[in-house]
Amino acid sequence: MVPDLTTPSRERPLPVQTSSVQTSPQAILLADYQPFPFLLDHVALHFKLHPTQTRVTARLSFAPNPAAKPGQDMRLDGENLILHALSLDGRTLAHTPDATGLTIPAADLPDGPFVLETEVEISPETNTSLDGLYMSGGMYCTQCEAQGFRKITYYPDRPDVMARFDVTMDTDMPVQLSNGNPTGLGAWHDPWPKPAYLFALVAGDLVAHSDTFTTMSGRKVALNIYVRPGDEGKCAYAMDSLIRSMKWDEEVYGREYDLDIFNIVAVDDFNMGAMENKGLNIFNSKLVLATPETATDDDYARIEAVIAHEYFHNWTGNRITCRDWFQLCLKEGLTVYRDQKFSGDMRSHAVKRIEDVLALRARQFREDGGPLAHAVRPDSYVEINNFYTATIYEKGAEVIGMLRALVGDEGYAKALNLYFDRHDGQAATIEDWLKVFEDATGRDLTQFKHWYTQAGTPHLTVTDDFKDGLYTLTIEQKNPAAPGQASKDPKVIPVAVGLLNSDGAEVVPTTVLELTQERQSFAFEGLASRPVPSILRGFSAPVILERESSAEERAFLLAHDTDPFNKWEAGRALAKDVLMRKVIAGGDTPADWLTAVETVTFDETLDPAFRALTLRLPGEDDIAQSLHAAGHVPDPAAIHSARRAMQGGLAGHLAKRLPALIDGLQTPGPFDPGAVAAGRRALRLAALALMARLDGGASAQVAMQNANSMTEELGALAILLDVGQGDDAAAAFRLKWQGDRLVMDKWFGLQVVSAAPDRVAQITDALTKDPDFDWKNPNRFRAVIASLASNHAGFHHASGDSYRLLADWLIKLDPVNPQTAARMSTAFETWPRYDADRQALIRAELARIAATPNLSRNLTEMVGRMLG
Ligand code: 0A1
Ligand code: ZN
Repeated sequence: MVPDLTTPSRERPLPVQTSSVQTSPQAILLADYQPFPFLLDHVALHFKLHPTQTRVTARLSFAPNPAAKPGQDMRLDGENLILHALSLDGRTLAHTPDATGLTIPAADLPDGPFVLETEVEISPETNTSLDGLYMSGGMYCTQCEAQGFRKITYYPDRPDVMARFDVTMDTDMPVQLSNGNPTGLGAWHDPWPKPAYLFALVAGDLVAHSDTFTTMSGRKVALNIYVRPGDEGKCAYAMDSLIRSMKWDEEVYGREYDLDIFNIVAVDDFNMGAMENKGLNIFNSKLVLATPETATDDDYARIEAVIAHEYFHNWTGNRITCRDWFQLCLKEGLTVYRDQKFSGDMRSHAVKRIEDVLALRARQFREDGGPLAHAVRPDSYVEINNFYTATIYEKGAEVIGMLRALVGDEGYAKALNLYFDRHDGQAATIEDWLKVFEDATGRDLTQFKHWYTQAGTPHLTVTDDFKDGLYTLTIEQKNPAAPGQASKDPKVIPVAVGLLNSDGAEVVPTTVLELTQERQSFAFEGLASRPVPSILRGFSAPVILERESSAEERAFLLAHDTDPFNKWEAGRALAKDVLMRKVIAGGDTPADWLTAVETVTFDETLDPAFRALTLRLPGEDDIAQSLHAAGHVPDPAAIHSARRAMQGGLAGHLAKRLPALIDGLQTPGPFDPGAVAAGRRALRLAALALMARLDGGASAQVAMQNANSMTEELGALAILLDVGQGDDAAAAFRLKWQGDRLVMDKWFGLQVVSAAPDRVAQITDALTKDPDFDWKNPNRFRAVIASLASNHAGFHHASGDSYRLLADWLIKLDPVNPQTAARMSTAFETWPRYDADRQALIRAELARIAATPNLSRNLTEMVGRMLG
């Protein structure tokens, strides 16, 4: 039972309203880690829920930590809490909290175990940060990672303090959820010790889509997806994905679920995608709700991946968590790696790998090459919420893929089993993780650890030589400087290589070369003729590969490579070469590229999804990144027109064959969300986009009228907008989907993404004045403002209007939702790529943001790092 602490004692301190704004943010250092001086055995929480005056009583059972220095004070974190009562072993204490927490001096603490009880008051309704306990669409919900629990009660809010939780709540809401197993209405017991960041509570008027799963040892688990009434018909795909994820983790990793119930709740206001709270995952509704009419194929794929990701965290994150936030990649890199493999198993490994590498280059290489570069395991931060980055997540996953390539599948399986055996129930570190691999495989991973500690994307330069049947590949690695890291030691880099002969036959199958030195040669003997090398197969390491290669060789690999990733990569490199040359020097689109793309597009033996990916030209930001890497100053307007010209040239070249392709790819019958049908839709839309360059959008109009899925409807609308023929269609679309928040997010986004560069700022500004622009809802804010940043030529328009508009909105959002404001500020991270005028314009906006009074710690840190 939770004791009644509601009666105020006479000695109690006056309520203190604190603020999270800090004037001079202090960096937290990995080197300063100290264990918490107390162990927390058990936590009993009681919530008397009220929109503005929720009372939280907490009963914390502590004991001294034998692993820590004795005689230390107890520091509890707490922000924006009004303290009403504080007692120790039943004795009232009169300590006054400060802006970030509460200290109980060692002198007031007993030598042995003790119970600390607090009662605080919080206001969920006015908590717009969506961090801690807040309200979304009339329901109470929580987000505690990374440090939201301190906005709920005074607590050692750090991941290495793990405790068993009992939760009760007092509310009229019909659905009352928390972690663990239910023990009554609104009463929950979680038998698994967990850090506070995995705590969750939901109370609302919700309905469930339910099912069950029987685990490999025969235990029946109740599964529920809770949504707002009316949305229960949109949960089937998420539930199916959950069941497949549970089965996959048993079959592939031997991991079984460990509670009687697994709940998912969809909320409309959420800063991120989803959260893996123990037994009670909370999701952004866009990653749960799907019907063929309202969700695109990309949405379906994303729902499947994120449901899996959060579920997989139950073992990689929850059962084994992180000792401190510097170790974030321990759970995130591994869980992303696992969800990527799951999606590959469910769909196509080749297509999944290409998509993952596209995303890695677009987000992580971009981050790694700019002022926000940081190591996969950073050693300092100011605001941890700023480190949920592509580097921690996606590069973190790449590092695990490399580790597996180096130790082999068997070594990986042995190491993972040892990891689960050795560290279950613990808060672990990257050192623990690497030690498990060393112990399981006998391999020394000292050099490999650089991947965790050094920022920046390595550049590999490859040259080759052939003489008397001996083929030699020489690989050189350069590890560029990154913020705070000037010189670097060489890394161990697995480079997967295969060799083809001139007929396209594979003469040396995929072999993993281990590059450990700055420059190293690898020899292949007994070859009849000079082979064509296929280097970095499957993108075996997150590096930038540089090799003088002819267009003929790339076209040859596009036609013949047996490695699907490198086959696509050859076409991509070819397209990029052509596009970059066009930007720099202008001129026609070369016929050999057009022929090579044509061959792949119409090759019926290939997966349509793969063909669609080959048809997709590199994006404008990607070209800017490559131009910058090659020593040029990218001109956004020139990139935009060169890319459009190249698209036009391709459309012209394929003109005669496009109508048949489009017709042949129709997917009649009931909607199938599977990868094969989705691939056909993707290729058809890619063909329609080209066709629109020839027929002014007439075919896309027809496709839009006949669409029987959101993929087709939205895809056709995007094409029409792109060729300037979409105004009527967009108006009709809005009318049709007015009542659907998630579909309307798509509508808002599309207006901005497809706006002409010289109109994007004006269009975005107008959309922010639309009555349906709810800027406090992160999905809607992102739909408009993040789309502004992703319209490359529009965002970087020479007027600087878009820069100013983004800065205005970041300044406005910051006091309301600092996490999202800080995250969106990364749109400015590429400033060093551009010309002096644009650099000055962006830096002026960053300086204006920095000078804003009371700027959050989140945005202060980001802007400071970008300004350098
Ligand atoms: N751990 C979650 C991501 C997440 C992180 C922070 C959040 O709030 C600040 C919310 C979610 C995941 O990896 O899915
Ligand atoms: Zn995660």
